[in-house]
Amino acid sequence: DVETLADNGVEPLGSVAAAPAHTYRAGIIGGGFMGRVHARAVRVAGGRVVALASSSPDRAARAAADIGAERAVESVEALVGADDVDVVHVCTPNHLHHPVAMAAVAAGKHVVCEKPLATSPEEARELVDAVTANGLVGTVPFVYRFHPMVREARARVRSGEMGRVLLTHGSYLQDWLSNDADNNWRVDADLGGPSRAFADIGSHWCDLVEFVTGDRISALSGQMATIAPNRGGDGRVVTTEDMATVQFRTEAGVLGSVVISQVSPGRKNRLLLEISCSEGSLAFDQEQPERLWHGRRDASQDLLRDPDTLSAAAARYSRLPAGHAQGYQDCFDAFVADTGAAIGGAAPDGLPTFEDGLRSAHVVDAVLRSSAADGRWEAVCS
Ligand code: NAI
Ligand code: SOE
Repeated sequence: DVETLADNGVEPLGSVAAAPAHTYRAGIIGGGFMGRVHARAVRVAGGRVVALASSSPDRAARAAADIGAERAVESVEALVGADDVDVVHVCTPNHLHHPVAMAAVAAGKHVVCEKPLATSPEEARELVDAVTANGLVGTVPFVYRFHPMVREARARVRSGEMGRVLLTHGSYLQDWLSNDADNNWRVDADLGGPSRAFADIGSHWCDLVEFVTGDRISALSGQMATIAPNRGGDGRVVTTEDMATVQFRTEAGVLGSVVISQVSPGRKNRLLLEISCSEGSLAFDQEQPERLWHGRRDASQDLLRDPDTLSAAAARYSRLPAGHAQGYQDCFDAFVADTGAAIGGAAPDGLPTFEDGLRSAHVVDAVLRSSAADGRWEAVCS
C-alpha cells in the first residue's frame, strides 16, 4: 500500500524528477487554512494524506472529511505514533510547533513544521539539534522562495549581473486586523508567541531578502506598535504588535529597511521586496508573482515568467507555460515536492529547513529586544 513519488503517475515537478523514489505518507496536525494547503501539496507531489489530527476528535473528523485525509485520529500523540505516517506536517497555532515537532522527531518522523518554527531561538535550536541527531528531514514552509520569479531574482543577483547589492528594502502589509474588532489566535501571545506581525509575516520577508541576496542581516534597530490593545472584547490587553518598522545592516555592510503591518487597509498579502544594485534594481511583489521588475537607467523591464527565456532556476519551478498564471498553492506544491526529494536523499537547492527556522527565530528575537529597548541597535545572533 505504499505509494512513491516516482510510480504514481503524477508528473513530478522539475526538481523531483531526479529524486530517488521514497514514501511520502503524511499525517497532518491542524485542519485549518494550512492543513488544507499542505494536503493538496502532498497529493500533487504524489504522496498520501493518511491521517489528520486536530484540537479535538470531532474537529479532526470534520477536517479529515473536508480535506480528504484517509482517516481522522483522536489525538496528536496517536498521529505522531502511527506506523503508517512517514512525515508529520505541523499546521497548528504557533505555541504547539515546538512540542508537537519534538514529539514527531522522537517518534522517528520527518517533519514539515509551519513558521515560526518555534516562539524562541532556544526552542528552535532544540528542534534543529533533534532532527540532526536523528538523521531526519525538517523543513519550514518559507514558501515565497518557490515563486519562479523569486528564483529568477536570486539567479540574477547571485550571477553577478546586477553588480553590487547596495540597498534592500520593502514591506509586508496586510489588512485582516485593521478593524479593532478583528481577532484571531495569532493575536494572543500565549498561542502566537511574543511577536505577532513580525514573526508571522516579517519572518517571510527577512527569509526572502537573505535567500535572494545570500547576505545575512547582522544587526538591526526595530520598533513595534500595537494600535488595537483590546481586540476580542474579553478585557485582556493585547501585547503583540500590529506593526513593526526595522532598519538593518548586513554582514556585507548593505543597509536595508522593512515595514510590517497587519493593519493597512486594502493591502491583503502584499510582500514587496526591492533590491537596488549597482547595475540595476529588482522588485518582486507577492501579489503579482508572475512578474519581476528589472529596473535600469536606460530601459526598465517588467519581466513575465516564461520558462523559455528565464534562468534555469526560474524554469525549474515553472510548472505551467508562460501566460498561465502560477501562484501561492504552486509554491507549496513545489516546497512539499522538494521536501519529499530531500527525504529521498536529494539536496534540492533553496529548500528551507529547520536551520532557516532557527535563523528566523534569531531575527525575530533581535527585533523584540530592540523594540523593548526603544529601537537600540541589536546584533542578530547566529
Ligand atoms: P488556522 O487557525 O486556520 O488553523 C489552525 C488549526 O490548528 C485549526 O484546525 C485548529 O483546530 C488546529 N488546532 C488548534 N489547537 C490545536 C491542538 N491543540 N492540537 C491540534 N490542532 C490544533 O491557522 P492557519 O492559518 O492554518 O495557521 C497554522 C500555522 O501555519 C501557523 O503557525 C501559521 O503561522 C502558519 N501559516 C503559514 C503560512 C505560510 O505561508 N507558510 C500561511 C498561513 C499560516
Ligand atoms: C496571516 O498573516 C498569514 O496567513 C501568515 O500566517 C502566513 O505566513 C502568510 O503567508 C500569509 O498570511
